[in-house]
Amino acid sequence: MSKGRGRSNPRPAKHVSGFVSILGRPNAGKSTLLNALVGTKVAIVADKPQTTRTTIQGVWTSPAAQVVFVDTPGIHDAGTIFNRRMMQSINEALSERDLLLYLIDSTRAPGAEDEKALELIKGAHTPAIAVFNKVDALENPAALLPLIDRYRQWHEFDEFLPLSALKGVGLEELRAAILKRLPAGPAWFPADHVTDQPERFLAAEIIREKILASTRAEVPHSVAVLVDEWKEEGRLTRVSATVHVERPGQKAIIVGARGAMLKQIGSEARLEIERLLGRKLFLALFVKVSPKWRENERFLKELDWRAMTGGDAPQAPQPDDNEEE
Ligand SMILES: Nc1nc2c(ncn2[C@@H]2O[C@H](COP(=O)(O)OP(=O)(O)OP(=O)(O)O)[C@@H](O)[C@H]2O)c(=O)[nH]1
Ligand SMILES: [Mg+2]
Repeated sequence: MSKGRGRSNPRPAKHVSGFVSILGRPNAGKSTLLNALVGTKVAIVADKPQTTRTTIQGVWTSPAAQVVFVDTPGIHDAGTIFNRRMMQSINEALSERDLLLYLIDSTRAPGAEDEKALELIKGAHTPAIAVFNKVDALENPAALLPLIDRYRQWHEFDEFLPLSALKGVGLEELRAAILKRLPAGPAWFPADHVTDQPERFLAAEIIREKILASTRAEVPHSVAVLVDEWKEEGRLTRVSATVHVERPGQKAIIVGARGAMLKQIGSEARLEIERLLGRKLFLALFVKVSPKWRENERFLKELDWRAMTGGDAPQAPQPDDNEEE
C-alpha cells in the first residue's frame, strides 16, 4: 500500500484523514465491521475463524474526511508458514497507523488467549478503541459491563464502545469516535476508490467465501483459490479458477455427488462476481489436490494478490487432476 501522505502540503483546515487498522481475535467480526464502515462489501465473511488471510483495505470518503480502514487476519498462534505470514501481516498493520480498533466478540467469555492477543496492541503504542461487537446476540446485556471492566484492566484503551457490526447498531458513534481522533490531512484516493484489491483477487475471495459457507471442520482451512485465467470477450468476462485443497477427501467434499456441490458454489460465486463487475461472467471452476500448500513458499507467493497484480497468471493446474463445474 502506498502511503504518500504529503502531510506537509497546505490543505483545507477541517479535512481529516488517516489509517485505521481493525484488529482482534479470529471470528470477532472484523471484516463485517470493515464492510459496514465502508458501506460496500470489500472483505469476505464467514462463521469460521481465519477467514481473512491478508490485510484488506477499505476506504470511506466523505466531503470532510477520508479514512483508510485496514482489515487484518485474526490474532492467533502461528503454526504453519502460512499462519506466520498472516501474523506478519497483522504486525505490518500495527505500524504507522493513526488509530487502532480492537474488536471483541462480546458473546464469548474472555480468556488467557484474549489477554495474550492484547500484547500486540500494547506494543504498538498507538491510540486504540475497544469495540465490543455482537451486542445484538448478547443473551444478557448486563454481561457487557464486567467484560468492559476486564478489558479496562488489561489495556489503557482510549474508549470502550458497544456495537453490532451485523445490524449497524453503534456504527455512527464509532465513526464519530474515529473522526475525532484523526489528524488534519488530504484525501489520498479518489472518492470512488473503495479497496486496493484487484478484481481477480476479489473474485477468488468470493469463490472461497461460498466454499466456507458450505463446508465444515478442517476443510475451510485447507482451501485456497487461485484465478488462472481472466479474459474480457466483448460483453462477457471469462474466468477460470482453481480451488486447491490438501487431501483427496476434501476434493470429494467440494465436488460433491455428481459435481452438485461445485456447481452450486460456482453459480453462487458467479452471481456475486457479476454484481461486482457489472458484467456477464463465464466461470469455470476446477478442484485440485495440492498437498501441504500451506507450507509451500512458492504457492503462498502465488496466493498473495500483491504478487498477482501486473504479474503473470499463476501456473495453470494439470488438466488430469481437475473437475470442471
Ligand atoms: N450476531 C452477530 N454476528 C456477527 C456480528 N458481526 C459479525 N458477526 C458474525 O461473526 C462471524 C464472523 O464474522 P467475520 O466478519 O468474518 O469475522 P472476522 O473477525 O473478520 O473473522 P476472521 O477473518 O476469521 O478473523 C460471521 O458469521 C458474522 O456474520 C454482529 O454484530 N452480530
Ligand atoms: Mg475477517
